[in-house]
Amino acid sequence: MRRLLVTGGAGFIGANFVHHVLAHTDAEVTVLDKLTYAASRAALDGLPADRVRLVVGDVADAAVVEPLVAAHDTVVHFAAESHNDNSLDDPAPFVHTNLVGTFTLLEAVRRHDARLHHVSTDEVYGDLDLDDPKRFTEDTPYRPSSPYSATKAGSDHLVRAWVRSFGVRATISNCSNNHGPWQHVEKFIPRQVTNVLDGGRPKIYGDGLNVRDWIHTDDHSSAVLAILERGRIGETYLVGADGERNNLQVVRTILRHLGRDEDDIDFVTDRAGHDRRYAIESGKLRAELGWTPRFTDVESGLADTIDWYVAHEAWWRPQKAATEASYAAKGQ
Ligand code: NAD
Ligand code: TDX
Repeated sequence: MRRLLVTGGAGFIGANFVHHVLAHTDAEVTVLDKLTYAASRAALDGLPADRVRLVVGDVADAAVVEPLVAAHDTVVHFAAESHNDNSLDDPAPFVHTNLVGTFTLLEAVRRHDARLHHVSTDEVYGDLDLDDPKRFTEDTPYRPSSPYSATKAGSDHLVRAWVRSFGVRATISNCSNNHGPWQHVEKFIPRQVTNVLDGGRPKIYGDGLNVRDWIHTDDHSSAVLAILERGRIGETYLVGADGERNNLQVVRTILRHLGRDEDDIDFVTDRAGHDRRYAIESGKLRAELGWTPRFTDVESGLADTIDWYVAHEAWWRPQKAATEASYAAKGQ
């Protein structure tokens, strides 16, 4: 891996991955990113100009993607529309980027025989009951619930079909919920931290008992790098750090960390089709590739993330008022 193309590398997880790759390899990185509302040029500030460049463009535009893929030996595909709530308001960009974008990339990778890693989500498996002893594995059947997760499921199927039918050299990872620096304030943890910092209250959908399996984004980055370096072509790896918490537990940790009363919570209109629980069994990744997460305790990982938002108000402030206004218009 010498020349690495990272789609969506100006977004939350992609930008953290670019930092990780520069620190842990000698690869040169090109970021292809459309710079949607979710992107942040600032997340790439200060990186060495001789090792990173940004190309602004659409992953679904073959005229942009073809020459870029031809000039790189490896591609990591993070670019996506990523927010479930947005996919309920307008699914069209999700179909365009997540499905047509992945198709466009696969065709280019096929023509130029580049190595591809496709970044996906545990949401493709649908949800689990709160008391179900099982967790998701690589063999769990696909059962997506939202337009977002349905388009991610479709993108995974496209990758598998291109591996089997055309011999494309690809791997897939399905990761659980990430937290960390540079996540847009529309998402659960940045939204609640910044609400509290603004003197407001966290906004919980429904009864707050929905469970997510939290992982620090640095641990997602090290997993993707391990798969790129040592993963078997054609394989899928689930990525998770045993971080199951319900949403009420997470906001109480945030309130406690910021010195507020743990009951300062607003319960708001639930998300349509809201998945109840996600949980990842990541034994294959650990046993085959020797991966282990650095953050093994959810609360200390969360403390790290909360402190980042405390220290970076200048970064999130410009998005905050408009994001809250759009939630308020939906009773959320
Ligand atoms: P994000 O929304 O923060 O970033 C997505 C990036 O993709 C943005 O920089 C955006 O500008 C770019 N993008 C969007 N449409 C594009 C297009 N048509 N062409 C080029 N670039 C485009 O998302 P994220 O949370 O960083 O997620 C990254 C990937 O990881 C996604 O594929 C997502 O499905 C997956 N994932 C996310 C999580 C999570 O908890 N956030 C968990 C598992 C998997
Ligand atoms: O204000 C809120 N209140 C609330 O209770 C928001 C924004 C969310 N929630 C709930 C919904 C979920 O149960 O918190 C949980 C997490 O919500 P999100 O941050 O929107 O994440 P989720 O829908 O679980 O999806 C995330 O993880 C999987 C990412 O956005 C996806 O891109 C990834 O695939």
